[in-house]
Amino acid sequence: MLDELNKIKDSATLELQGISDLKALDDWRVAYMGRKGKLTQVLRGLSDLPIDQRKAVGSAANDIKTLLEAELKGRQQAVKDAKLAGGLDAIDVTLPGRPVSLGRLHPTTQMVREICDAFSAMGFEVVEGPEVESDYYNFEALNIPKDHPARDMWDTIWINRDQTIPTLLRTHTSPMQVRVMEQRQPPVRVVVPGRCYRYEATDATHESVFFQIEGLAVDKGITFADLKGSLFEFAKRLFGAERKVRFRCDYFPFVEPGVDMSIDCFVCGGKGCRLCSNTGWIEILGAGMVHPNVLKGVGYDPEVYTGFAFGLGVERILMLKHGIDDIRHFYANDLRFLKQF
Ligand code: YSA
Repeated sequence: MLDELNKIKDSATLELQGISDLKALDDWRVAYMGRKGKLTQVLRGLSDLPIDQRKAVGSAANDIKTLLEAELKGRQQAVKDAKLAGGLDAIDVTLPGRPVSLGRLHPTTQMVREICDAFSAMGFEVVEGPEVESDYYNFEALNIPKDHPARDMWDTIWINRDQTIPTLLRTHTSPMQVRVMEQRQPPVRVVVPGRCYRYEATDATHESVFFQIEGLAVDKGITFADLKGSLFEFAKRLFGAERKVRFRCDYFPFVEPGVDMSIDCFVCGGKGCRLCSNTGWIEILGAGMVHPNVLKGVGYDPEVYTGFAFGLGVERILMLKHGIDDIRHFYANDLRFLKQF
């Protein structure tokens, strides 16, 4: 019986060396150690042996089984390694792909584009300008001379206040009104999207870095009715016809008359809440008829040309559109918030 066991061991070992695929290795395992395998048969027949042989044969058969199992494992690993080392099998094309996380546009960028598209459809051209501005364009050319109290309306972050040409981070996009008019003759119809900076105590509706979109239309015969019509049309396109819009008198030194435009608060429906400072309205833009001094400053004759201008806060509009109750969410870089857009 021991001889028979040794023959089984020798033939199994020899056969194993010639096998180089996993399916054949499994067939080999079944042939020797499966339910009807050669070695299994020997182990099953142990009970028929005389008691004095049973122990020695049993122990030898178990040793051979352990040995063959170890050799099988080694051979399986060698076959797998050889497959990985070369050829097409190195890549398992059946594995599911790794998900690619797609980038997206920031909600502010999306809104800037949406607003610019709405005005483009009304005949406005999109232009851009510098974020580092001179005192002249940010204030003086807009009819806000040095030491004028209106400068307090724009909490300014100065870059260099004491130079011959004082520079600052623009507090609004209005300086671009002047830059555009200096370079063109009427008719002018532009919108100017861009980042603005203010030395703000931030709260639910105020950030120190935020986006505005400036609008400017100058031509012969432009009236306040054109301003109202354009801004109503814009609000209707963006918010739907059912939203309420309010104009109130406001003061900006570069317009006469000046207004601000508000939309009814989406949170309280106009009743008053924290977001709208209990007024029921959220202001989204300032506007007015371009002041004759500004027109004169760029060489336009205010007796011939008139115009309207406006400046709107992009984040405030986003807040209105999506029911966001705090402007600070936009730049806190929390992906859980940003991925919703
Ligand atoms: C007025 C008349 C014109 O003919 C042209 C433009 C203007 C707007 C003017 N340049 C201006 O900046 N007015 S404003 O200070 O009232 O700001 C305009 C809009 O920007 C506000 O209605 C608001 O929506 C937004 N805004 C202002 N400060 C902000 C802000 N948004 C976020 N954070 C702030 N700190």
